[in-house]
Amino acid sequence: MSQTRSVYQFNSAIVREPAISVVNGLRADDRGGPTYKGVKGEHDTYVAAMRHAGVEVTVLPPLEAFPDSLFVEDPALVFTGGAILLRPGTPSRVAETAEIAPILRHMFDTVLELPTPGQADGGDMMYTPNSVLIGLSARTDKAGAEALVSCIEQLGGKAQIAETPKGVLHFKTASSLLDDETVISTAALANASVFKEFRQFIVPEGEEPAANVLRVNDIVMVSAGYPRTIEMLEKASYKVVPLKTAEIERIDAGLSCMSLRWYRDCT
Ligand code: CIR
Repeated sequence: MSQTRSVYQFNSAIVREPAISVVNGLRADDRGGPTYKGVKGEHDTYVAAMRHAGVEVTVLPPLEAFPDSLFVEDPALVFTGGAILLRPGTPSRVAETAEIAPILRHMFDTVLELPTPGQADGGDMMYTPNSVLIGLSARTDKAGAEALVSCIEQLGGKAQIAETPKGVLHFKTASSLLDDETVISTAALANASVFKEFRQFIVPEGEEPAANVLRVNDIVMVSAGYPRTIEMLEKASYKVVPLKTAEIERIDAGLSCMSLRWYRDCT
């Protein structure tokens, strides 16, 4: 997996159209579900932004039996050199892996399966230049994280296990990579030892969901509802693309969840 390009340089992505059943998506606190139309609008804009950033996007059809299946980041992890099929840590999402597996087998020469026991959601994995950080959470347990470390090593990479603050769905709900040296996180995650090598931005109090940004090539997608975070990143000269996430946030999701991203080596 050794590479000279940045881990946020992508030319390929997979997304899945939201199903009408997305209105029943999982959520920790029910503040009223999203509307299908609202989610579809946010998803369409996201796909357009991804294409505008230079990424070839494969759009998979909706899966009505799986309300959360548009969050394709969770059932798999992808790299230039191969894909890993994960075992999502919540019962209603486990079978999403079998749905995406044939597509990944078609697109990648090497597809590994997370060995049993254990569970892991892609939302807990952050690519950094030196390793993949794997956050332990209610969805990713120690057995799953350890099994994943060995899968990543088989693909030639390195991984490190970290903690996700309590009450946060995924490691990347609370933190994201901004560039090779910099992360953004909530105050709760700012002191994580895994971030000690990085320059850090902390999202302003009250804007915690904005910690899930998505760096794609030269742009940083940021949730549009968080003006202080947007201003902070613009002042630091990031090329910010604000995208609406109000509907998907009703089911605990953010920008990274809606795609699997990688650099396809065409040489
Ligand atoms: C879930 O609870 O699984 C979905 N409602 C939200 C998944 C968000 N995925 C992500 O952060 N990677």
